[in-house]
Amino acid sequence: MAELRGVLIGCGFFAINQLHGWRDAKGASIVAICDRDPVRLAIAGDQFGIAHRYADAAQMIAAEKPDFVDIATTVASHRPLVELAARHGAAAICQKPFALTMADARAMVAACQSAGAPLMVHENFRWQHPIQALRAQIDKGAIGAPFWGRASFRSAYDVFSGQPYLAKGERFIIEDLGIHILDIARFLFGDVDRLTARTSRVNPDIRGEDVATILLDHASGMTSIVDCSYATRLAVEPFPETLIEVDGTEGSIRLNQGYQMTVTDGRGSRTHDVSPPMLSWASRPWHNIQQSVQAIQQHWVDCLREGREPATSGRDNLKTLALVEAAYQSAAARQAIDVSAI
Ligand code: NAD
Ligand code: 89V
Repeated sequence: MAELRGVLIGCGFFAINQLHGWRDAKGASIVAICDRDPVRLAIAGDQFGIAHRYADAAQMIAAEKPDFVDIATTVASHRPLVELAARHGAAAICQKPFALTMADARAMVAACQSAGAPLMVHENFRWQHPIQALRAQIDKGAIGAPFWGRASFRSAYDVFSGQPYLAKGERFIIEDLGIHILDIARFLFGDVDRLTARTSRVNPDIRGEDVATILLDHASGMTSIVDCSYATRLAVEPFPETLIEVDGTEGSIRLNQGYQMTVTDGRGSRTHDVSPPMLSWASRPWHNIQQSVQAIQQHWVDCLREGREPATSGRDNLKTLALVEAAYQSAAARQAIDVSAI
């Protein structure tokens, strides 16, 4: 089968990781890039040796007729760009957060479905090596049936220097970071029926909330907690690690800081080093996220070539986005929210 031809829209902060990931991907390559900002376009094009460069996404897609479009812009442009790709019958990968509203996200899924074009959300955290290693322990029954879990991301890392727009939005940590951790909770513990959330803002220099605590009632009957903070100063800065606790009927799993996973059962405890592989182009502390970018993009290529639905398809991601929306509604109303009503 011929190599798939992709194009990328948005050559900003995070797209550089995606372009590295595409260079490593087997079975696909990026043949053209687009950015409205000529400086960013030139930097990315020169770094990755991509000669076909455009300021306008519609012109690029019409001229290049790609197999897929990788949308690496910020959320406000996701809906028009996904719909643009669908009008050309091209498959699309869209960065998280998928959309500004549930109505937009549903319209994007419908547009791709009518066009017969595959759609995946670049929801990469579940692809991190330590998260996959923990899921493998649950799947093989190492701790019996899980009945309680916690996914926790607490940090004081300065995300605003790389992504200044994060300080300006009315919504911050749940929409930007909590979305990843909520998706991890779905990936590990299954879909969610109801949730209760509390939020606060500690950093006076930003607009949105930077602390969130969310209690999830899973369809399986399990309870879990997702908690996130960018206002937590710790002895050793853990960014960007998600720490996980799972209790099961036969034992427990703890994914501790430093990528150390301890599995305890009736026979005792074993600790596994589940550090993510350090890719040649990666840099600490981002290597965990960078490895997951490479993994999700390879998953996309494999799914497209084999005609499979990706794990984080647009359809699947509606359920993660609904948790984000439910969390904001719950925090505002100070009451539990039925996720099916979102
Ligand atoms: P950024 O602002 O640095 O880059 C976005 C780029 O897109 C800019 O260069 C801008 O000029 C360009 N752009 C915007 N609209 C365009 C359009 N219509 N046509 C052409 N170019 C356009 O943003 P970023 O920090 O790289 O974030 C991009 C996305 O990636 C966001 O949705 C963010 O949430 C996501 N992100 C994901 C992860 C992750 O781990 N999955 C990490 C960081 C950022
Ligand atoms: O995923 C994101 O968009 C990033 C980060 C991983 C730093 O939260 O903002």
